[in-house]
Formats: sequence, C-alpha cells, structure tokens
Amino acid sequence: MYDSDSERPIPTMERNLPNILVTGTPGTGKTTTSEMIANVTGLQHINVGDLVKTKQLHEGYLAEFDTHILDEDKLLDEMEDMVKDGGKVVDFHTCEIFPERWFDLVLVLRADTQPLYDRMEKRGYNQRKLQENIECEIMQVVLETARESYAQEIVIELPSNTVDDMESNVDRVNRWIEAWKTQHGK
Ligand code: DAT
Repeated sequence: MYDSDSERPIPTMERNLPNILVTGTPGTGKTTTSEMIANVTGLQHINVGDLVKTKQLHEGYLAEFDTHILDEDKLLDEMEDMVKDGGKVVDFHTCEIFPERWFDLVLVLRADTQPLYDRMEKRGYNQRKLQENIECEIMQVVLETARESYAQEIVIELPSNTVDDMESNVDRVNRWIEAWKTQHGK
C-alpha cells in the first residue's frame, strides 16, 4: 500500500485486534450492525455521530441542514488514541476524513430505496434530508468515496435491507475477525 503523495509505503499499525469502519448513507443500518458486531465479537463500538455531539467536536449546528458542522481536527485528535490499539468498530456516514492506516476493513452498507425511505421517515427526517440521502444512496456516493479513500481489497459492499442481511453480515465479519487473528498470530 502506498501513500499517494509521497509514494512511500504506509507503515502498518501494530494492533492486537483489527479496526473496522462501518459506513454508508444514514439509515442503512450502521449503528445497529456495529452494535451487533460488538456484541458478537467483543470489539468496541464507536458511534462517531454521538462522539461529535457529546464531546462537542463541532463548530456549531446548521439548522437548515439539520446537521452539526464537524471539526475534523478535533475529531481525529480525539479518536487517534482510541483506535491505536485496535479492536474498534467505528460507525460514521462519512469515510474519507479518517487516515487510511486506521482501518483493516471498511464495510459499506447498502439499502434499497423503499426500506431506506421507510427508515428515515420513521426517524422524522425532513423531506429535504430524506431526498438528499436517497439520492446519495442511489448514486452510491459513500461506496465510491470509500473505494477512492481505501485500498480496494479492504472495501466490502454489504446489502442491508433485511434482518437476515444484517445477521449474515455480522456472521461474515465475525469469521473475518477470526481469520485476521489467525493470520496475525493473535
Ligand atoms: P444508521 O446508523 O446507518 O443511520 P441505524 O442502524 O440507526 O442506521 O438503522 C436505522 C433503522 O433501520 C433502525 O430502526 C434499524 C433499522 N434497520 C437498519 N438496518 C436494517 C436491516 N438491514 N434490516 C431491518 N432493519 C434495519
């Protein structure tokens, strides 16, 4: 793996357990899936959206877009220590802000328009936010951004339309972690 600016290999972080990024359009099931992964595997779930709010890692609230303006430097500083030993499931809808070296696996959850619409409507999203997110999912913005930001072989697209999908995704991650441990002598 190479750093695109300097053409130097990126040093692999020494970790006892892998770090996994779970990303995707809001409503695709990141938080639910991450919690299930944490329960099954013992990895620790970091909900970045909650962290931003509780630790005030933002520059204020943008009412028009119903979102906080992220302070990326503050967020990365806060997270660096958390991820350095590994064993974290990081859940966030934006994936390109994190250093590539943090993650061993990047999961991009995908949902069809109807279930995604229903989930967001249930959440009380306004029409504008709902339309933006649906469009973002149809255009596969998060998937393409993940593929541009991380090595192709660690980016996995997973369907997240049904509870069965979620269970099979968690099972797949669990098996992947076991293989990672064996491969790394852990
Ligand atoms: P996200 O963290 O991506 O915004 P979430 O985990 O909060 O999404 O899920 C939003 C709602 O949708 C929540 O009530 C659980 C439900 N849900 C998510 N993924 C699902 C799936 N694959 N099958 C059924 N329900 C799902």
